[in-house]
Amino acid sequence: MNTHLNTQQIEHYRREGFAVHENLLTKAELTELRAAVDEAVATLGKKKVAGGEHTGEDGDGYYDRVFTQKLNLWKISPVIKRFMLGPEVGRMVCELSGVPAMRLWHDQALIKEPFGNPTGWHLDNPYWSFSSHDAISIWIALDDATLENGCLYYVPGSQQIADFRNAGIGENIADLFNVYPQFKAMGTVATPVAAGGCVFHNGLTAHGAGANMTNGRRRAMTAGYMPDGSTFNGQQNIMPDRLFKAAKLGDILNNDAENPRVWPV
Ligand SMILES: O=C(O)CCC(=O)C(=O)O
Ligand SMILES: [Fe+2]
Repeated sequence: MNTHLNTQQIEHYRREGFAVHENLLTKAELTELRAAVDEAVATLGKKKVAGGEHTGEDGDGYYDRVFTQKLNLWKISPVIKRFMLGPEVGRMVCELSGVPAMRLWHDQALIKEPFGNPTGWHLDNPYWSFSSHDAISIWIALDDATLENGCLYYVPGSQQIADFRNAGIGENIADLFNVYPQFKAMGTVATPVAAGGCVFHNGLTAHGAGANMTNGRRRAMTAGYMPDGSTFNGQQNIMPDRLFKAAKLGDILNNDAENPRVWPV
């Protein structure tokens, strides 16, 4: 794994809220991770979340045609766990965000199927059970992500302005711009990335993805990371019922079984 981030990438991440890192994985690593993701997704069948306590299933609505979404695959795949929760990526997300210690929030495979719908503009952190200006996601391309098949787009600098209001990933992909009209004048940047490369984004950076206008799949393996010490904000998100019911506002989210520390080890 090529984990070296240069100063330019780090400065770009802090200023614009995202960074592109080509060739994160070697050819062999890409082959290994892609096979592990395909296998874990197949194992889940219609089930959305790995790990026993969740009952959500794929449906056939608009959202189900944005992407095939499978969460917490690390719980059923040691290979995915090694890549997404390992110290290499752990150190990178700490280096980019400037946070000393990070935990996994959740991972997810996001597969934009042939002719899949666009991913509406949104922020990530407001979905989650903690609120932080320093949460970060990695999005690893398992196929070449192109303008044609649904690469990501960002509003550069939006993380500096965003609060924790959000818009859903719905049929009107521009709803977020009604919440934050300021974003309209800031422009957008497309981040096509070859398979094995990745992009990182802050949990408050506005982003979305185009439709898949091709007959091939656009597979990605992603994960969101939570600064160690983050506290419960009242939202369930991916928390199992048992933990959600027991949680009180302000509790530190440090359950090692759900949110293992990825850095330092
Ligand atoms: O892959 C996509 O279409 C959306 C990705 C995304 O929203 C994310 O990784 O946070
Ligand atoms: Fe997102």
